[in-house]
Amino acid sequence: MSLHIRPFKKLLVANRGEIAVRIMRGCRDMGIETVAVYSDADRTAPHVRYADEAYHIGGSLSADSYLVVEKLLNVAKASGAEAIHPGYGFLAERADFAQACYDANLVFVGPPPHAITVMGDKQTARETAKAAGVPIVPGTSPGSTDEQLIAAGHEIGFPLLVKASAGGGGKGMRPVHSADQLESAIAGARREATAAFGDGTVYLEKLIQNGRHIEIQLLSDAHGNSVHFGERECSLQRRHQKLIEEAPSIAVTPETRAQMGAVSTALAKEINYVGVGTIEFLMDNDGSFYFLEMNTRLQVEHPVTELVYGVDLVKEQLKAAMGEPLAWAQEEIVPQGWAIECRINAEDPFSNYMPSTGKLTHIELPTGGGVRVDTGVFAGYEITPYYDPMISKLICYGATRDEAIARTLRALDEYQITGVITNIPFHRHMLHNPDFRSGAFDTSYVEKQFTMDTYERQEQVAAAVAAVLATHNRTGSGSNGQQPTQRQSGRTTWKTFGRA
Ligand code: MV4
Repeated sequence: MSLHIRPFKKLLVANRGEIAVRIMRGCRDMGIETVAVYSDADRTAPHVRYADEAYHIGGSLSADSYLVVEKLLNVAKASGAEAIHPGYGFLAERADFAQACYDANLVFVGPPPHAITVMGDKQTARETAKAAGVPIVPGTSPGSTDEQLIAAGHEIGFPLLVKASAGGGGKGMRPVHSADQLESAIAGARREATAAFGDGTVYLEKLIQNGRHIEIQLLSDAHGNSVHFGERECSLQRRHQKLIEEAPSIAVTPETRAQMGAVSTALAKEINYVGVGTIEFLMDNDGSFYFLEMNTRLQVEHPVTELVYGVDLVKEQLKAAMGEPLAWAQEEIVPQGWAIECRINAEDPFSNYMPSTGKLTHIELPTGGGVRVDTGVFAGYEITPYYDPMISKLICYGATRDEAIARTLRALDEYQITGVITNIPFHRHMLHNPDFRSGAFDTSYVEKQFTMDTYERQEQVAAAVAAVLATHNRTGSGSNGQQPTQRQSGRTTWKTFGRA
């Protein structure tokens, strides 16, 4: 075990918003003191209020605050923090930041820099996965010349996908549908990748169409042990922004889960991984799956796994960073029930998901059985263009998928948000959608097959049904003289009719 894995009592959270609060909650549960950092725009933010101490680190632009390594290390030193948690986004997957923490004698709550580097280059990640026995999509070998890429492309067959080695998360990809497009696609992707990442290395993979995005949650300790906490279904996304995630996936059998989990833990061991991590897979209609990439961080959607497996992933991550051995054998890790997460964003689903900024004048959050809300906003909070537009994560649990869906719809109706437009109607519409209900969706579903145009009609049908029921109730025995009125959310509420 290295010097960089050891117990600590005070942690700096190098992040903001809901994830900073989530991490600090885990710390508080464990008796670890917390240090926040904040930008100009975040002076009054919840993560600042929640922390034991908070330090201002600069202007509202991330480049002037949350991304400045030296400022973060200075705060760690000034506050006496012994460890740094990067959260997600910002510096979370920067190997140089992890190394800089080590060099400053701080514990980095995440994997060793080497694991970040290996997985950060998508082609190296692919080769490493292959060597560990993880199925990969047929594709080209590293170090191929253009001539070799073209020859291999013809051999693999079309359609193909040109990918940038330095890309990831969907950046720098180009589909190629026929031989005559191949040369120009390679050249175009190379130009784009050079401009975006300063690295023009590209490779080819067979294009898998109609795939689902399934990811496996990993946890590794610093003693060579790794376990997995099953899968998350993340196919419902738009422009590589996930909107709804669930655990388990309706498309994954226990056998497939065990296979995906086994190859994922093998890969984690291969790279001496420590802490929580995620392997992304593309899954075909026939249940075959292929490695896409590894995310070497805590993810936005980690709560669905927490609910279904009864685990606190932040606490486990902190314990791993302290050098504690894993508390489970794989056989002891069993999913129970179903969890769904909706990302509530300040964006308008009726206007091409255009971002909505402004003051959140009023907010009431759902609560009650089976409902978890992770948020970093409050009434009076200003939604600015500086940070991502996620207002809140709604995570609902049920014994079955149907129960989780019903709870989610109930909770969505409890949200009261004024001042900004939100995507709550998107979530309501999707959760009523027969394709969602039956599990008939893939990564292209939201962009290619889903429309908000039918939203009004469905609301009207619901209102008409409610009106018929109301008439029935008024005329039947036990009538209480109530009639339904339509709320903004489209749900029926009961108002006293006539005398109270
Ligand atoms: C693919 C693919 C189809 N075939 N690779 C997108 C993000 C990055 N993780 C890899 N991605 C994809 N790689 C092959 N060979 C389709 C995607 C893809 C995708 C993957 C997961 C979730 C959403 C996606 C949306 C579009 C494309």
